[in-house]
Amino acid sequence: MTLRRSLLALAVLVLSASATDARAQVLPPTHTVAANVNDPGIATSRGSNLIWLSADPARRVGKLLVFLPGGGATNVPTDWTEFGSEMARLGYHTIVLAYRNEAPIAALPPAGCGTGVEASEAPPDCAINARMEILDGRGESSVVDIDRPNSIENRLNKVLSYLAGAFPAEGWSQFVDSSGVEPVPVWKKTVISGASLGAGEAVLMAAGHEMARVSLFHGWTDAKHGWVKKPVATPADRYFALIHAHDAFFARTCYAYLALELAPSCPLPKYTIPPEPIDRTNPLFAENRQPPFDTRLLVFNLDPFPNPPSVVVDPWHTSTTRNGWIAREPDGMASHFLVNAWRSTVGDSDADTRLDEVDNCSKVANDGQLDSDKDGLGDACDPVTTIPGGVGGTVPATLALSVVSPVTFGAFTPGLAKDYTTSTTATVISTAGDAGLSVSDPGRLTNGTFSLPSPLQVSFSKAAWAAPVSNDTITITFNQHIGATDALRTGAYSKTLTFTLATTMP
Ligand SMILES: [Ca+2]
Ligand SMILES: [Ca+2]
Ligand SMILES: [Ca+2]
Repeated sequence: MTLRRSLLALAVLVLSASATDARAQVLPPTHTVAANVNDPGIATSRGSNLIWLSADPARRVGKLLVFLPGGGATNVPTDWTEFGSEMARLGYHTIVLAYRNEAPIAALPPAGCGTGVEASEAPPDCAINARMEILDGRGESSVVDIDRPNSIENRLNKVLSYLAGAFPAEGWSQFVDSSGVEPVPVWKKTVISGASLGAGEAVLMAAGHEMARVSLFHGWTDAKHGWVKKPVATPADRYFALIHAHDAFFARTCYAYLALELAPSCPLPKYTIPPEPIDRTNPLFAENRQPPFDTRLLVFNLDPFPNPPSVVVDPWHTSTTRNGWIAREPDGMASHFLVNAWRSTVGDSDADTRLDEVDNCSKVANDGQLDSDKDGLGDACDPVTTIPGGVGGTVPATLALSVVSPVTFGAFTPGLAKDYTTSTTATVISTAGDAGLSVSDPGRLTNGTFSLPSPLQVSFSKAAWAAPVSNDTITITFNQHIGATDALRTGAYSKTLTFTLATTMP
């Protein structure tokens, strides 16, 4: 019999988590690519596509993040350089796309589809048709007039193909699916993201294609305008959203979140909507919490930058992502509360700049990724490594279990009914308020394809602790019944067991 030591301690070590300060420099785009690259039919009036990727190849995670700016005549990709820079820092191949976003769908008819929660003031399907035409350029809408070359789909295909061809060493080709009539993105490696109007377009794209993730910032806003359709290609648990509590669309966007299963009901419970006063101390606000937030919908309430480059109707809406409006630290850097909320929304749960998929402690901030014993679990969350205290003078959170092995029953005698017993000891160390010991389903001892008729039984002399404990030695007893008619195969019977020490009171 072999025994393997295993511990469950990820969740219990959250107390040592701390947010990483986001005060890193804003990086200029790695490339600025003209909107009409590879296609003279694309208008350049919406600015150029801005491209970022980490200068350090080891930080690239092999995912494409496409960000669609918010709608408005003056909204162009250069307004989202701080966001784009941050996405590259996290390891994404990042495209901030120039697209036909100048016709805000929420404008009053006939320019748009109206400002109301309900669609009554707009023609039926106004919003879905406008969005579809912006996306695919196939003439669905009377509100916008966008041809196929200028559609999001064509613009994205062209810039991605260009990047793959022009910069082969940068790895863009891994995101290009060339199996069809024209190259398209490899959607399963794509995080589709957008702000406001762009968030709505992202949702539409995620309905048509299975995305790796959908990250929505202050939008979409017309969820009750008759076009939420199911089923969609991207599973519900891949949608994440961030919005300002003072956003003029806060109440309206709730219905989008409801449709995406991000909100339980509308109005969103536990938040107030202006002119009702907003309680800054609401513990649910992102700035009043520490990552990981463990929620797919985040609300924040930071003051927008007081001296923006121009006056907009809704600075709170705009301040969720756009350069000139986002909340700032006294030294001018983007608010680290806001940047942490961005990171969480795009897939870095603990906001330490290491995306969950490559983070060796995805729920504990540990940008350094130190892993002293090289077992793939970072020191910050590895219970069998000495953990440096997160705060000076505190006891490092520790949950450790060691089991003496191997353990053997000796020889089984065929044809003789008998209960065999053996035991071993385990040592428990826990700094948690409680701890519980459990074992995986013991099942049956096996010898090749043969297994014993009677199951293995495992019991503990002690399996629960109501207080911290150091080096508590317990006995683990194993019982195996062999029946008089049990057929036994020559050779060794064995079973691997996993013991778990866990806590609910870290
Ligand atoms: Ca992380
Ligand atoms: Ca981490
Ligand atoms: Ca480790």
